[in-house]
Amino acid sequence: STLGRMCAASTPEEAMKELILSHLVSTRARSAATATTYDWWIATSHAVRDTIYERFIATKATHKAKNVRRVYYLSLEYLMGRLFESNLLAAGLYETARSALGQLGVNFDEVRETELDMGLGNGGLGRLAACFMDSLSTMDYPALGYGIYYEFGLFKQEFVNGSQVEHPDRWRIFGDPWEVLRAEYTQRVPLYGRVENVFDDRGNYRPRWVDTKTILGVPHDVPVAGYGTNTVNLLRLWASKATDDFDLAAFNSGGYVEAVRDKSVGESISKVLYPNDKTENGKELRLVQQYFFVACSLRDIIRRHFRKPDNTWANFADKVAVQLNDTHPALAITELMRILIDEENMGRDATWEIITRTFAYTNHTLLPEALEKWGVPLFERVLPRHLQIIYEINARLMQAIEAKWPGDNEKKRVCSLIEENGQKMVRMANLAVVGSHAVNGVAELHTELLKKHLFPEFDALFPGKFQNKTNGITPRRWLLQSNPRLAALITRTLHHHRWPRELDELRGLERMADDAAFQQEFMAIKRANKVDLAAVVKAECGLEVSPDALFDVQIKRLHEYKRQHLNLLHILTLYRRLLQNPSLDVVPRVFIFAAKAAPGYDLAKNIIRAINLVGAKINQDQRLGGKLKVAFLPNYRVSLAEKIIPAADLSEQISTAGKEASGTGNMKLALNGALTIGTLDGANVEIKEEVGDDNIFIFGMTVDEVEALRARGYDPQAVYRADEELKAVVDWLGSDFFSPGEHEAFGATHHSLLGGDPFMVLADYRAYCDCQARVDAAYRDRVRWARMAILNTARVGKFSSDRTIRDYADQIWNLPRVAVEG
Ligand code: DL6
Repeated sequence: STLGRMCAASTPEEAMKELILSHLVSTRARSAATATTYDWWIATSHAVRDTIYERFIATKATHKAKNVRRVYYLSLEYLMGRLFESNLLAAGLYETARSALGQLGVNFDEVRETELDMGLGNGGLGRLAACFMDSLSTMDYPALGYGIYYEFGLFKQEFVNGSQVEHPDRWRIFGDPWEVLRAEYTQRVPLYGRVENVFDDRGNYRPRWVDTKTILGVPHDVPVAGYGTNTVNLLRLWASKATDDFDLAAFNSGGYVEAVRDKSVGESISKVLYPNDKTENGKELRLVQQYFFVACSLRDIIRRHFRKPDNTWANFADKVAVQLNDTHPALAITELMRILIDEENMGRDATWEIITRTFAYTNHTLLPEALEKWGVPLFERVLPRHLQIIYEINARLMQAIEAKWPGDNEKKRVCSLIEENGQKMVRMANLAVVGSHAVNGVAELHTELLKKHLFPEFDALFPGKFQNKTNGITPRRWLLQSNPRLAALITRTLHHHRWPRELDELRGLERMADDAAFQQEFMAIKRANKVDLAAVVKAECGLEVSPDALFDVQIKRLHEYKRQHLNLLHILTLYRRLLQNPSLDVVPRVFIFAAKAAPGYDLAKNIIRAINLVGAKINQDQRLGGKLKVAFLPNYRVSLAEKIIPAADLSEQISTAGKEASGTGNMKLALNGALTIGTLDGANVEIKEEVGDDNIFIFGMTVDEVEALRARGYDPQAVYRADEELKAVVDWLGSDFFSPGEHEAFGATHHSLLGGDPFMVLADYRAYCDCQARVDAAYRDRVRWARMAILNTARVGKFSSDRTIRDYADQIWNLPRVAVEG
């Protein structure tokens, strides 16, 4: 390796120093004397990149020589976070670089903090894609992730008078040291236009998509290095560019500036990530973005396949597995069909066979508002030929339904790819189900509900197509990297360092759960992490918090179904109890929130404001003697999560049962020894199974109880009237107490609770408060708490994304691992 060659001279640190200094000159035109932290970050990134690129070249050569089968992961979102530290760890150069920088008089932590997050995703779905890329490389699976090279990632969040304000996220403003531009693989993508009905000389219908506008897709590759292995796979991200042959007329008539200005329309496609977590608002640019993405990715997949002279369409599905991360890339099904029929002149049956062997689809939510639908007129304008193809697929589907349920029009109505109530809409989820050979949910409960409620007809029509793949998280980022103190204790205790690649090894800690010395070390680490987080809270919120208080953490997107407002009602309850009885013996708590709300989601923004203003009042109320503190950390992102999670005592996973598909923050927090307070929802159910009933705090209605209450008729006002304390805190929230001079500041939240309470916050309130009292009791017993926390860390090995990826590879992709020699 580059480093190896330089090593001939001296120690690895010396070689690393030389390499960094030489990159300082070659990439930044700087000497050590004038370099800024940012220059050191770039130069060190380039130094580690050398090793990673060499591994990538070896990976590519191996995969090519073996003509391997590959999985192509199609996702509109990748929430990668920072890459500096994770790449150093993967390359095995972490300590070397740290001490090399130290010897150069550079503070490693400052360099690390310089990097802006690569925040090309909204939340769980995007972060899952990032964890999967890590596991695919670490486990030596040949894989390529496709995405969009957004110029602006998820917005930056600031609070002004407690309200969320959004700012553009210019994440590449200092450059992107990891990326390689591959202009030679630029793709041309048609859009709009019309379909010409042409018949060939044998009378066969040969539609032609004509008068299209062309956009270019330029790939930018980001290497994803496996940990403790040589495999480096790629994340290939598409940036849109206008074609040069745009608007020649304007050009020729002297309108050069106008013509160049018009180019910006083409470039806008990859400009910005849509900030909606669970809603699609039918915007044309979003549909264009989705099609641009799948058209570029599929063309690239096909180009790569046919690079090998032996490969043909006949073995395409043997070599190519495509996973659709939600329905966002589901247009790939119609695009491949268009290519095979219109460009390759393949027959319908052969086409359908290739498609259904190639694609598989992951569903990430049951919320109706998150199910993507496109108005037929819009769809037809942007993708006229694809609409015809959708009708064709639908006709085939209707035949299958007729064969199974003759004469049953209701079955046809619910399964149709076209929704016919009111405005006609294309249903992307139905397209994804029909065009895939496997459809998976992301936790056992979610998969059951998917089969029972969302797709019962499809489950009957395609037996065995629906499967479960419980989500996971990468232990490299979420323990090894973010919690180095705990990672070191684990390695020392287990006497090996296999656990980051074999997380089930953590079971070896179980025997230490009652060991007093181990408990002390474990809790001392938690305390040290809390001291670190307290400094972040001080810097970000100007708030002093005690590391001896219970750190009660709810970090995730702000959404009604996640019920941050239930947490708020509990805070108000404790506050009120303390005001009424100042000597009340409660466990001191710091409530820590971090969450972004979709910019157009007013109720979510109102909940943020309510938490901020209630928190402000509590934080400055001297009567509480510091027993309660509320910190809402702004701008939640991967790098902030890495600071909060190691310091959490309590993990709030309090969604209405049946609404959270899986959750992955719940796994990260449990792995770091936080105890869960949660409903029986998503992966909480499986976390409970793993850690044991005694080591988790479960409360509230089950899915069946939620359904039964809904069926009976839920009356939040009756619950409110029947519980004096609940009534008092809800009224308090509705008053001007927390927003002096401003009437009904939290009216939206208050009205939501009393005027329907769609997520049954009030119905679960009492059970939640009672459960929080059990948390208090457990926290007072330091030995018991330590035991519970240790058992959480020890027993959540199942939630490694390595296990998830192995399950996908074995049960959906039929994908062998391929070792890459060093
Ligand atoms: O599967 C990853 C993640 C789950 O853990 C969350 O429970 C789920 O809410 C999230 N789903 C989405 C849905 N977006 N869309 N469509 O982000 O997926």
